[in-house]
Amino acid sequence: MRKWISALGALAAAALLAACGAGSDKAAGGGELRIYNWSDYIDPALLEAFTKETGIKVRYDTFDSNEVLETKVLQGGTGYDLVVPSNHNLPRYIQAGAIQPLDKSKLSGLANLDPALMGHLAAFDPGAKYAVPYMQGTIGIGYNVDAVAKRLGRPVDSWAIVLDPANLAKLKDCGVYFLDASEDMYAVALNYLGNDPNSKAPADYAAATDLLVKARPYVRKFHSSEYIDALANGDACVAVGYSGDVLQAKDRAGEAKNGVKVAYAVPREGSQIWFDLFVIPKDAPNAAAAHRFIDYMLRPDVIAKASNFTHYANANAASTKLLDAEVRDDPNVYVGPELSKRLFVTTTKDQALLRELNRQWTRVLTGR
Ligand code: N2P
Repeated sequence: MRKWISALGALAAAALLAACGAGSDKAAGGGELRIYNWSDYIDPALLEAFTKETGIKVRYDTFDSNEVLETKVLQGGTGYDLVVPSNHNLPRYIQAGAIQPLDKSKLSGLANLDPALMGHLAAFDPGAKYAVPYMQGTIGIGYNVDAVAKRLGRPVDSWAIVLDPANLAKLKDCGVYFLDASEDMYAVALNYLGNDPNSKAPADYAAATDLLVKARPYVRKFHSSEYIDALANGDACVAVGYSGDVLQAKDRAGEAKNGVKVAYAVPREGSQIWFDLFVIPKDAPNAAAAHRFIDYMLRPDVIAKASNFTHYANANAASTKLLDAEVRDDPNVYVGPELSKRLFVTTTKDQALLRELNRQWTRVLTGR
């Protein structure tokens, strides 16, 4: 995927758009659509097919954490037409006036969405005015089956595997990765300590920080996407990661025929389920193209291909029968009743709590 972040590139693109008449409906006659999405989150063939069908050129950049995305979009002027925050971040985007209401007359595929899931999302986007769900997944532990068995000789069934220094000491040499995602990591740590993962109590955050600071010396890297290749090639033996990303690591190891067996587990203490959502920034240069793309992704055949590639579940009920059986029948992708009992949804923090949490997360990252 091409990174498109240089200021020079942005200026050149802005000039080009001005020359074409920015703000007009370019969707019908080509134009450009700038998407900012999570890494490892789309089958590139779908972007090519979209361009072939519509004449709209796609510039596709990637990020790997909500924190990075939110800072940019709330500041404005990103030049992006379509971005993909998670459910718990969305209310802050709405409150800040950073995104625009969707024109539902341009989204003919909305009826394909699962009404039960849309019910859950109503807490974050009342009336489904701003967002269309893309993918959903969980946070869990990705691990190298043989390396962990050799060092721990116990099942990967608890967050203690990656949060208790006694276990971490035995895993340090084979590579421990943590997400560099403050809200996600605090949700996991609060919950492991038996506190409400959506706690607002400063003492709960202090206890979680203490836990994470103690784990830190054993962590090789805090990063939110490098663990995929690291797990696949044997450079990491445990990673706190996102479900589909770990399952992609498993596929990559299989394709490389390197003998590395990767597995994914949601620990018994439970974890977060999240939903990532398509939204259009307030100042998107080509909102018409963004609507066209969302409607394209609402097609059952298109979104089924996206889920088959990413190993994340989508919200499109009409697509389920089109999924690969391997994806549809995997309870780590399409969450079954057993796992679902252990999952929680993260709610939205206000800016003050978020600032405090990020201040504490900096201590975890720096060890100071
Ligand atoms: C995609 C990861 C998405 C997960 N690589 C977090 N919402």
